[in-house]
Amino acid sequence: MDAHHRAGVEAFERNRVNPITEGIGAVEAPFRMEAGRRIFELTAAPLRWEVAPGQWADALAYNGMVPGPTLRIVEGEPVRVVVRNQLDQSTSVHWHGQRVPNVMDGVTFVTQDPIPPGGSFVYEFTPGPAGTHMYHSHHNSAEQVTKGLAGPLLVEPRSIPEPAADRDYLFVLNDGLGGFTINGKGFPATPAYAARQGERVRFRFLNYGALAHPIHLHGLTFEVFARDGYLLSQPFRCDTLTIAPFERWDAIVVADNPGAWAFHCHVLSHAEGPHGMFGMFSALYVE
Ligand SMILES: [Cu+2]
Repeated sequence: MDAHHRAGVEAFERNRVNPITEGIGAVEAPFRMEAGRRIFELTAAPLRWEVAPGQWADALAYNGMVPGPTLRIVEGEPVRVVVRNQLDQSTSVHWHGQRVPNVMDGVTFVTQDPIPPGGSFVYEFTPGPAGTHMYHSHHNSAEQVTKGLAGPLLVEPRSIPEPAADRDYLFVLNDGLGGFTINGKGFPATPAYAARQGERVRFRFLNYGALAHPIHLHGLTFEVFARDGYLLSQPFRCDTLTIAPFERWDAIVVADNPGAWAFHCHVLSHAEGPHGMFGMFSALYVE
Protein backbone atom coordinates (compact mmCIF):
# COMPACT_ATOMS: atom_id res chain seq x y z
CA MET A 1 0.00 0.00 0.00
CA ASP A 2 2.76 2.43 0.93
CA ALA A 3 4.59 1.71 -2.34
CA HIS A 4 1.45 2.51 -4.37
CA HIS A 5 0.97 5.78 -2.48
CA ARG A 6 4.60 6.76 -3.04
CA ALA A 7 4.43 5.92 -6.76
CA GLY A 8 1.38 8.15 -7.20
CA VAL A 9 2.99 11.15 -5.54
CA GLU A 10 6.19 10.65 -7.54
CA ALA A 11 4.18 10.55 -10.79
CA PHE A 12 2.38 13.76 -9.73
CA GLU A 13 5.75 15.45 -9.19
CA ARG A 14 7.03 14.22 -12.60
CA ASN A 15 3.89 15.65 -14.18
CA ARG A 16 4.95 19.13 -13.01
CA VAL A 17 7.95 18.93 -15.36
CA ASN A 18 6.79 16.64 -18.18
CA PRO A 19 3.08 15.95 -18.70
CA ILE A 20 2.34 12.29 -18.02
CA THR A 21 -0.93 12.33 -20.01
CA GLU A 22 -1.91 13.58 -23.45
CA GLY A 23 -3.95 16.74 -23.71
CA ILE A 24 -4.44 19.85 -21.56
CA GLY A 25 -7.90 21.21 -20.82
CA ALA A 26 -9.29 24.74 -20.46
CA VAL A 27 -6.50 26.37 -22.49
CA GLU A 28 -7.28 30.01 -23.30
CA ALA A 29 -9.08 30.26 -26.64
CA PRO A 30 -7.71 32.49 -29.39
CA PHE A 31 -10.08 35.14 -30.71
CA ARG A 32 -10.19 37.83 -33.36
CA MET A 33 -11.66 41.31 -33.19
CA GLU A 34 -14.18 42.53 -35.74
CA ALA A 35 -15.81 45.98 -35.39
CA GLY A 36 -15.32 46.01 -31.63
CA ARG A 37 -16.63 42.47 -31.20
CA ARG A 38 -14.58 39.58 -29.80
CA ILE A 39 -15.10 36.48 -31.95
CA PHE A 40 -14.52 32.87 -30.86
CA GLU A 41 -15.10 29.56 -32.58
CA LEU A 42 -16.15 26.40 -30.77
CA THR A 43 -16.42 23.00 -32.44
CA ALA A 44 -18.07 20.16 -30.54
CA ALA A 45 -16.83 16.68 -31.46
CA PRO A 46 -16.20 13.26 -29.91
CA LEU A 47 -12.73 12.80 -28.45
CA ARG A 48 -10.69 10.10 -26.76
CA TRP A 49 -9.35 11.83 -23.64
CA GLU A 50 -6.59 10.58 -21.33
CA VAL A 51 -7.93 11.25 -17.85
CA ALA A 52 -5.02 9.66 -15.97
CA PRO A 53 -1.97 7.79 -17.30
CA GLY A 54 -3.24 5.01 -19.56
CA GLN A 55 -6.88 5.67 -18.61
CA TRP A 56 -8.79 6.85 -21.68
CA ALA A 57 -12.42 7.99 -21.73
CA ASP A 58 -14.94 8.64 -24.50
CA ALA A 59 -15.34 12.39 -24.16
CA LEU A 60 -17.39 14.99 -25.96
CA ALA A 61 -15.24 18.08 -26.33
CA TYR A 62 -15.04 21.64 -27.57
CA ASN A 63 -11.94 22.32 -29.69
CA GLY A 64 -10.35 18.98 -28.76
CA MET A 65 -9.93 19.52 -25.01
CA VAL A 66 -11.64 18.75 -21.68
CA PRO A 67 -12.76 21.04 -20.12
CA GLY A 68 -13.43 23.21 -23.16
CA PRO A 69 -11.22 26.22 -23.89
CA THR A 70 -11.31 29.16 -21.51
CA LEU A 71 -13.15 32.06 -23.10
CA ARG A 72 -11.79 35.29 -21.64
CA ILE A 73 -14.11 38.18 -22.40
CA VAL A 74 -14.65 41.71 -21.13
CA GLU A 75 -17.73 43.10 -19.40
CA GLY A 76 -19.62 45.27 -21.91
CA GLU A 77 -17.51 44.30 -24.98
CA PRO A 78 -19.75 42.39 -27.42
CA VAL A 79 -18.85 38.80 -28.27
CA ARG A 80 -19.77 36.37 -31.00
CA VAL A 81 -19.27 32.63 -30.61
CA VAL A 82 -19.63 30.51 -33.73
CA VAL A 83 -20.56 26.97 -32.63
CA ARG A 84 -20.16 24.04 -35.00
CA ASN A 85 -21.57 20.61 -34.25
CA GLN A 86 -19.48 17.60 -35.30
CA LEU A 87 -21.19 15.27 -32.83
CA ASP A 88 -23.53 12.46 -33.88
CA GLN A 89 -26.30 14.12 -31.85
CA SER A 90 -27.79 17.62 -31.64
CA THR A 91 -26.43 20.18 -29.21
CA SER A 92 -26.64 23.82 -28.05
CA VAL A 93 -24.59 26.16 -25.82
CA HIS A 94 -25.78 27.99 -22.71
CA TRP A 95 -23.88 30.96 -21.20
CA HIS A 96 -24.23 30.11 -17.55
CA GLY A 97 -24.41 33.18 -15.32
CA GLN A 98 -24.67 35.72 -18.15
CA ARG A 99 -27.64 38.02 -18.61
CA VAL A 100 -28.02 37.41 -22.33
CA PRO A 101 -30.95 38.24 -24.65
CA ASN A 102 -33.44 35.40 -24.33
CA VAL A 103 -32.87 34.04 -27.87
CA MET A 104 -29.16 33.57 -27.01
CA ASP A 105 -29.78 31.47 -23.88
CA GLY A 106 -29.15 28.17 -25.65
CA VAL A 107 -31.93 25.99 -24.23
CA THR A 108 -33.27 23.71 -26.97
CA PHE A 109 -37.00 24.09 -27.76
CA VAL A 110 -37.25 26.83 -25.10
CA THR A 111 -35.22 29.51 -26.88
CA GLN A 112 -33.82 27.82 -30.01
CA ASP A 113 -33.92 24.73 -32.18
CA PRO A 114 -31.18 22.16 -31.52
CA ILE A 115 -28.00 22.54 -33.59
CA PRO A 116 -28.12 19.31 -35.64
CA PRO A 117 -25.06 17.17 -36.46
CA GLY A 118 -23.15 19.06 -39.17
CA GLY A 119 -24.95 22.31 -38.28
CA SER A 120 -23.84 25.53 -36.67
CA PHE A 121 -25.25 28.44 -34.66
CA VAL A 122 -23.97 31.94 -34.01
CA TYR A 123 -24.36 33.28 -30.47
CA GLU A 124 -24.00 37.00 -29.80
CA PHE A 125 -24.29 38.83 -26.52
CA THR A 126 -22.74 41.59 -24.47
CA PRO A 127 -20.99 40.10 -21.42
CA GLY A 128 -22.21 40.84 -17.92
CA PRO A 129 -22.11 40.41 -15.04
CA ALA A 130 -18.34 40.19 -14.62
CA GLY A 131 -16.57 37.37 -12.84
CA THR A 132 -16.13 33.62 -13.10
CA HIS A 133 -18.80 31.95 -15.19
CA MET A 134 -19.20 28.90 -17.41
CA TYR A 135 -20.55 27.82 -20.76
CA HIS A 136 -21.98 24.39 -21.40
CA SER A 137 -24.26 22.31 -23.59
CA HIS A 138 -27.95 22.60 -22.75
CA HIS A 139 -29.14 19.61 -24.81
CA ASN A 140 -28.98 16.04 -23.51
CA SER A 141 -26.96 17.81 -20.83
CA ALA A 142 -26.61 15.00 -18.32
CA GLU A 143 -24.53 13.17 -20.93
CA GLN A 144 -23.03 16.02 -22.96
CA VAL A 145 -21.91 18.27 -20.11
CA THR A 146 -20.46 15.64 -17.84
CA LYS A 147 -18.59 14.08 -20.78
CA GLY A 148 -16.84 17.39 -21.39
CA LEU A 149 -19.02 19.95 -23.19
CA ALA A 150 -18.40 22.74 -20.68
CA GLY A 151 -15.71 25.35 -20.19
CA PRO A 152 -14.76 28.45 -18.17
CA LEU A 153 -16.20 31.80 -19.21
CA LEU A 154 -14.17 34.51 -17.51
CA VAL A 155 -15.61 38.01 -17.72
CA GLU A 156 -13.04 40.69 -16.91
CA PRO A 157 -14.65 43.45 -14.89
CA ARG A 158 -15.10 47.04 -15.93
CA SER A 159 -17.63 48.08 -13.33
CA ILE A 160 -16.42 46.31 -10.19
CA PRO A 161 -13.04 46.16 -8.42
CA GLU A 162 -11.73 42.63 -7.95
CA PRO A 163 -8.97 41.92 -5.41
CA ALA A 164 -5.43 42.07 -6.81
CA ALA A 165 -3.73 38.73 -7.47
CA ASP A 166 -0.25 37.65 -8.62
CA ARG A 167 -1.58 34.42 -10.15
CA ASP A 168 -4.95 33.36 -11.50
CA TYR A 169 -5.64 29.61 -11.44
CA LEU A 170 -8.56 27.47 -12.53
CA PHE A 171 -9.79 24.57 -10.40
CA VAL A 172 -12.54 22.97 -12.49
CA LEU A 173 -14.32 19.96 -11.02
CA ASN A 174 -16.13 17.14 -12.78
CA ASP A 175 -17.27 13.69 -11.69
CA GLY A 176 -18.76 12.36 -14.90
CA LEU A 177 -15.87 11.53 -17.22
CA GLY A 178 -13.55 8.75 -16.13
CA GLY A 179 -13.94 9.49 -12.44
CA PHE A 180 -13.23 12.55 -10.30
CA THR A 181 -11.23 15.21 -12.11
CA ILE A 182 -9.64 18.64 -11.72
CA ASN A 183 -9.25 20.50 -15.03
CA GLY A 184 -10.12 17.27 -16.88
CA LYS A 185 -7.50 15.11 -15.17
CA GLY A 186 -7.44 12.65 -12.30
CA PHE A 187 -4.50 12.34 -9.90
CA PRO A 188 -1.57 11.94 -10.60
CA ALA A 189 -2.22 13.89 -13.82
CA THR A 190 -4.07 16.70 -11.99
CA PRO A 191 -2.53 20.16 -12.29
CA ALA A 192 -0.06 21.08 -9.55
CA TYR A 193 -0.33 24.69 -8.42
CA ALA A 194 2.68 26.84 -7.58
CA ALA A 195 3.34 30.20 -5.96
CA ARG A 196 6.25 32.12 -4.54
CA GLN A 197 6.14 32.85 -0.87
CA GLY A 198 4.11 35.98 -0.17
CA GLU A 199 2.18 35.98 -3.42
CA ARG A 200 -1.58 36.42 -3.59
CA VAL A 201 -2.99 33.53 -5.57
CA ARG A 202 -6.48 33.60 -7.02
CA PHE A 203 -8.33 30.32 -7.42
CA ARG A 204 -11.47 30.09 -9.52
CA PHE A 205 -13.49 27.02 -8.54
CA LEU A 206 -16.07 25.72 -11.02
CA ASN A 207 -18.03 22.49 -10.88
CA TYR A 208 -19.71 20.94 -13.89
CA GLY A 209 -20.23 17.55 -12.32
CA ALA A 210 -23.28 16.11 -10.58
CA LEU A 211 -22.04 16.17 -6.98
CA ALA A 212 -20.93 18.81 -4.50
CA HIS A 213 -17.22 18.68 -3.63
CA PRO A 214 -15.78 20.21 -0.43
CA ILE A 215 -12.34 21.43 -1.49
CA HIS A 216 -9.77 21.60 1.28
CA LEU A 217 -6.35 23.28 1.24
CA HIS A 218 -3.80 22.37 3.91
CA GLY A 219 -1.63 24.91 5.71
CA LEU A 220 -3.17 28.04 4.15
CA THR A 221 -6.49 29.87 4.16
CA PHE A 222 -9.05 30.73 1.50
CA GLU A 223 -10.26 34.33 1.50
CA VAL A 224 -13.49 33.81 -0.44
CA PHE A 225 -14.59 36.97 -2.21
CA ALA A 226 -17.11 36.05 -4.91
CA ARG A 227 -19.86 33.55 -5.55
CA ASP A 228 -21.15 32.98 -9.10
CA GLY A 229 -19.19 36.07 -10.16
CA TYR A 230 -20.86 38.37 -7.64
CA LEU A 231 -18.55 40.02 -5.11
CA LEU A 232 -19.52 39.15 -1.55
CA SER A 233 -20.46 42.15 0.60
CA GLN A 234 -18.52 40.40 3.37
CA PRO A 235 -15.67 38.15 2.18
CA PHE A 236 -15.06 35.21 4.51
CA ARG A 237 -12.22 32.89 5.44
CA CYS A 238 -12.32 29.12 5.48
CA ASP A 239 -10.16 26.10 4.73
CA THR A 240 -12.85 23.88 3.17
CA LEU A 241 -15.10 25.32 0.49
CA THR A 242 -17.95 23.25 -0.93
CA ILE A 243 -18.52 23.74 -4.64
CA ALA A 244 -22.02 22.61 -5.60
CA PRO A 245 -22.80 21.70 -9.22
CA PHE A 246 -22.43 24.72 -11.53
CA GLU A 247 -21.48 27.11 -8.75
CA ARG A 248 -18.44 29.30 -9.17
CA TRP A 249 -16.45 30.55 -6.18
CA ASP A 250 -13.43 32.86 -6.23
CA ALA A 251 -10.88 32.93 -3.44
CA ILE A 252 -7.50 34.48 -2.72
CA VAL A 253 -4.87 32.40 -0.96
CA VAL A 254 -2.01 34.38 0.57
CA ALA A 255 0.94 32.04 0.08
CA ASP A 256 2.63 32.86 3.39
CA ASN A 257 3.50 29.34 4.50
CA PRO A 258 6.15 27.51 2.46
CA GLY A 259 5.81 23.86 1.59
CA ALA A 260 3.88 21.32 -0.48
CA TRP A 261 0.28 21.67 0.66
CA ALA A 262 -2.29 19.00 -0.16
CA PHE A 263 -5.30 20.46 -1.98
CA HIS A 264 -8.13 17.97 -2.41
CA CYS A 265 -11.79 17.07 -2.29
CA HIS A 266 -12.66 16.09 1.26
CA VAL A 267 -15.17 13.45 0.28
CA LEU A 268 -12.34 11.04 0.92
CA SER A 269 -13.63 8.43 -1.53
CA HIS A 270 -13.20 11.05 -4.30
CA ALA A 271 -9.49 11.36 -3.61
CA GLU A 272 -7.90 8.34 -1.96
CA GLY A 273 -8.13 4.56 -1.91
CA PRO A 274 -5.99 1.67 -0.75
CA HIS A 275 -3.86 2.06 -3.88
CA GLY A 276 -3.09 5.67 -3.10
CA MET A 277 -4.44 9.03 -4.07
CA PHE A 278 -6.55 9.32 -7.21
CA GLY A 279 -9.17 11.65 -8.65
CA MET A 280 -9.59 15.04 -6.98
CA PHE A 281 -6.19 15.38 -5.36
CA SER A 282 -3.65 18.11 -6.08
CA ALA A 283 -1.13 20.27 -4.22
CA LEU A 284 -0.11 23.90 -3.91
CA TYR A 285 3.66 24.31 -3.83
CA VAL A 286 4.72 27.48 -2.01
CA GLU A 287 8.39 28.02 -2.84
CU1 LIG B 1 -15.55 15.28 -4.26
